[in-house]
Amino acid sequence: MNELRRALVVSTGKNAAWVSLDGETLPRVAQLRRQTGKRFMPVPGDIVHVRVLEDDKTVIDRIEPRAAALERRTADGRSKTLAANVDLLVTVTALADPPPRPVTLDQLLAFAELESLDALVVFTKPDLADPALRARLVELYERLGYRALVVNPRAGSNVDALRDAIAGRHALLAGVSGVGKSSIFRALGGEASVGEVSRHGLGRQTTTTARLYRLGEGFLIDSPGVNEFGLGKIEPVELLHGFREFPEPARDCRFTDCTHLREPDCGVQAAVAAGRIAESRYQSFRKILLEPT
Ligand SMILES: Nc1nc2c(ncn2[C@@H]2O[C@H](COP(=O)(O)OP(=O)(O)OP(=O)(O)O)[C@@H](O)[C@H]2O)c(=O)[nH]1
Ligand SMILES: [Mg+2]
Ligand SMILES: [Zn+2]
Repeated sequence: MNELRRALVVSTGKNAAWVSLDGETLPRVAQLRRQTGKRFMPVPGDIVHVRVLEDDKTVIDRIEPRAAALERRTADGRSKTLAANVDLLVTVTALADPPPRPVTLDQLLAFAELESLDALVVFTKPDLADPALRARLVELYERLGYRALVVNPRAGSNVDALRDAIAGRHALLAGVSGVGKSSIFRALGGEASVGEVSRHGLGRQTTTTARLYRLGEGFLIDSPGVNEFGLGKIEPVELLHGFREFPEPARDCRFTDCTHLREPDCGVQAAVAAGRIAESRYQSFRKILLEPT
């Protein structure tokens, strides 16, 4: 009796978590078993084993070891686990309202690169933006080898292409507040009402807690739009590998410990001057090094 059942963590609160049991559509609330010693805190994307008691009360018995954990790193060196078992970072950038900041997108892409996550570049709000800007950004990131999609979750345009692109993946939506992450989540079928912990104000709904939606074999996590993916203080030699087009020209740097910021005979700066590295990518690299978040 009360055999263990497998479930996926959808979202978490203080002492309970919403979990989606295999074979069930609606998530249910599960209590966390009190444990002495090591902290027992599941996050969205965790696979847990639960016991359903006679009164239908559900208790989480244990968490399966994580294949990967998405850690938030802060400038003061602390870290907090945001989600587990994610393998695809879906970066969301609005083409307008809020206006796109290349450094924000480049920082997310560097994060994915350094964490060995695949990345997908999504642009939203094409209806509010200059088509030339849209074309320029799509071209820039496709040239770097990223898949770039322009989606309008409100009008439903390109939502199916996005669904195909994340099929079977363990994906997480990331981007600053107001870019349309939750709109995408809903357009793909994510239940806004389930496990939601939202603040309501001035007609805006800001997501405050990450939550997961099962999408076939995979899942999609909607995350709060704060700067969760800062790289903290990072050395140039490490950040170089977050910008996938940088390491090759960097082989021409005169100094092996070149920071690519001010040295003479720098392969990276030469590539920028020659137009082989986009100016905006180089400015993002500088900003991340000089103003860590
Ligand atoms: N015009 C237009 N509006 C959009 C589009 N996508 C999203 N919006 C609107 O942008 C606003 C913010 O969208 P959300 O989905 O809440 O943004 P979010 O990224 O989840 O924001 P946080 O939860 O605060 O991080 C909403 O009013 C959406 O309706 C779009 O493609 N075009
Ligand atoms: Mg949101
Ligand atoms: Zn250099």
